[in-house]
Amino acid sequence: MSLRIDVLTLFPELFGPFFATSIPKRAAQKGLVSYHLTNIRDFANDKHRSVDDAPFGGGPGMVMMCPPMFDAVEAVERQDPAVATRILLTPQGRLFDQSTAEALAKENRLLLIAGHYEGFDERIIEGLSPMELSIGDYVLSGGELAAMVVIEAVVRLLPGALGAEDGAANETFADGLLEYPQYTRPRDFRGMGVPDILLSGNHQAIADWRLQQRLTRTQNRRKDLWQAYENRRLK
Ligand code: 6GU
Repeated sequence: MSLRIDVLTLFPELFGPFFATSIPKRAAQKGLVSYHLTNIRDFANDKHRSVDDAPFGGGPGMVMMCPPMFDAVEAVERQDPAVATRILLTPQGRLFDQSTAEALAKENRLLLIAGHYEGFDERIIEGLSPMELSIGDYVLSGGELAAMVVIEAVVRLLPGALGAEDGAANETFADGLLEYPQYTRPRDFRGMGVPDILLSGNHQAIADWRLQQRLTRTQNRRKDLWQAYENRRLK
């Protein structure tokens, strides 16, 4: 079974190189996923091809308007009978995380809506009932980069998307701990060495050290993840 990903955007050209590179490309070549880009502006219905307008009540910026957005979503959904999970990228959304990525990777079809400008007419959310996702507490001018973040995180979870060598590395965030520090050749670089234990050949000792590193790193750097980890452990 293959995942269909539709992206509605005003800047479809941003996605071409992303879909044509690395894991997203390999997954499509393997038939695990297909990508479908739609320019929202193609559904504008005035002669200026407007997709946004000034907010009622005044204020700065422009607001994405309803008609092109609804027409675009409805036209794209008609292209395929598979029911789409609609996702709107917005800083007002729920914070995107690994468990959301895992849930989305089980869907048949995702329809991501990336807007620009100050925001969306609220009736887009009321009428289309999308899942609203944010990728973090900072401001982006548009949802395109956020859509790529979501797609990247989801596609690499599709069974068979990662090669044999990176497959095991998939565990990284799955248990909610940060990763242990890693080293490769050379053993000495500008006077900086490698922890002796990693050169000891003692696999149990190495595994113990790595787990300890993950625990202390998470505790020191990410109190939020550490708290969640402890709560799960005590349950
Ligand atoms: Cl999803 N969109 C925009 N415009 N800014 C963001 C974001 C999304 N997530 C964090 N900042």
